[in-house]
Amino acid sequence: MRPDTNALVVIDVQNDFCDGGALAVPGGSAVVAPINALMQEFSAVVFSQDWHPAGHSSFASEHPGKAPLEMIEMPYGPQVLWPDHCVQGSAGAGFHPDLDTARADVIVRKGYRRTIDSYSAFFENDHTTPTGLEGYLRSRGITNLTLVGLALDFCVQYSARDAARLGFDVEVRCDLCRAIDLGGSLAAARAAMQDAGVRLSD
Ligand code: VGL
Ligand code: ZN
Repeated sequence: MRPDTNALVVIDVQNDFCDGGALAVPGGSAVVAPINALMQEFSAVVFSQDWHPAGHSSFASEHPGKAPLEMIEMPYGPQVLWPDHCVQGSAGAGFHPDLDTARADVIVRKGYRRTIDSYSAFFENDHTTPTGLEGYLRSRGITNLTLVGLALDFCVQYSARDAARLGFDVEVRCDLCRAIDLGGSLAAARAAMQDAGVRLSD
């Protein structure tokens, strides 16, 4: 077992990001079994869950003439447009059926405001509106985070960088993540995480 100051943060292992899902990340389902195994080493396990209302502003379907994976400018900055995914209460928003959800001490939902997306489990995409996860971890005395899940170049990346900026010691187990890899986004994400002081391991 790792010390009680360590938490495993499992990012968005949801049906829509796994094989056959609305925003399937190639190989997404393959991370489930090894993540279940890794949970056994941690006394603190946190999940995040992408949780959008129908008609969320990150959905291309809300922007006439725009297609999924195009970019738009939002009041809070540039935003990739996605296929409709992880709609609150839908099967796609549920966790992968084989994920050991019983081990989650807390599940942090994000992206639930219609007009703003949230890649990071710590802050919405304006980089200032908190989700509450920082306070949860600090009040438990947790200082070291290991991140795993989907997608490495979006929600895992933003969560890892925010966590490092907040002063946590952060490791990303890249072997327990999968990436969307849009136009070089995986290489850019790896570089940005390293610049932020995140440890990348396999
Ligand atoms: C994610 C795109 C849109 C993710 C969530 O979990 O990486 N990516 N919403
Ligand atoms: Zn989303």
